[in-house]
Amino acid sequence: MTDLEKFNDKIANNIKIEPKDWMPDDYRKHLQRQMSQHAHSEIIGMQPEGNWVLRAPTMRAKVILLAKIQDEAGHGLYLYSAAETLGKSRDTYIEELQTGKAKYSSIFNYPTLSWADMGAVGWLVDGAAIVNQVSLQRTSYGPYARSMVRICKEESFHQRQGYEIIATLAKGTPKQKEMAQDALNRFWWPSIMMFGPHDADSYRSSNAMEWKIKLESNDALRQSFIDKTVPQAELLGLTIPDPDLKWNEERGSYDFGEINWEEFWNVVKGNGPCNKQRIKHHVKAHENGKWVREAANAYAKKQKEIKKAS
Ligand code: FAQ
Repeated sequence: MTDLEKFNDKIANNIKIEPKDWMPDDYRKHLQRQMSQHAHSEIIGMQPEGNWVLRAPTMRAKVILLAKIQDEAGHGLYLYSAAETLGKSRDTYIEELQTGKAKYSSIFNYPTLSWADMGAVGWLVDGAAIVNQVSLQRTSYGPYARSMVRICKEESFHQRQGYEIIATLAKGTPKQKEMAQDALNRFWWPSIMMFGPHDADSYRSSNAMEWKIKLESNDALRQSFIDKTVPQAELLGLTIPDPDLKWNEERGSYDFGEINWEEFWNVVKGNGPCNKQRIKHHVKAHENGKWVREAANAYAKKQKEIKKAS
């Protein structure tokens, strides 16, 4: 069997591809792109929430939010480590993010304007992320699949944390309910854009499906998220901001309105409300953390020397 035949055989039999296995160059590049984008999303995704740590309404809410943001940092770390097994360094991935060569999820380019947005981010953004990531637990690359298992466990806590914030506001005073509705109005469409373009325009999908990197299509995952989330909004007495949203008895799913693709591509290309601010902040934090990285590397080097000498 040639290397390619062995690779194809593993994919066909759902045997994970591991870092030292032979893999086609395009498979490796596809994963480097997707996994690093995923890692960048986790790290940039800390910023909209970090915005509210000092303004959380109670100590309990603050501690929970802090724990959630730390989890996102952890997710970024697992994903960068997993992506490094593909033969590219974390420094290179970060440089690609900071120079605009690599993307991160469009959702994190929207501002978080009120405390209710912390609810909307947890409920909708983490909710959408889970739907995608549960499917990625079965992805063909071993380190990516394994990182998803742990990440999904933590994301489900995040989704509940957000739902609790939204539910508290939705059941509160009329002003609080208005805040919850306003957050839903602003985050609904960007959340369903997270799943990417319609299948017909998803130019990465055919390879990804063939290699079992992606197991479900953008539209299938988006539909699953919508079907799960609409009843939750109804339970809260909130209205999804889509006049075309309607249960389709025949399909057993919700029909929904047209997504504003012009807005989506505009954000993806770097022209969303917060793209420039997010990267500027990342560069600043990265520069401020240089001495920590240097100290940690020096410590690790010294430990190695001591171990070698003993
Ligand atoms: N944003 O052909 P497709 C989280 C790009 S989870 C920006 O459909 P693909 C948790 C796409 O890269 C969020 N760009 O591409 C959290 C491609 O451009 P390229 C992150 C997007 O890869 C919660 C082009 O459009 N999750 O952060 C987006 O097959 C709360 C054509 O698209 C993941 O990354 C978008 N939304 O499908 C953290 C999951 N959609 O690269 C903090 C892993 C598409 O050729 C707080 N990734 N594009 O220049 C995936 O599942 C896939 O990569 C998709 C896109 C579904 C995102």
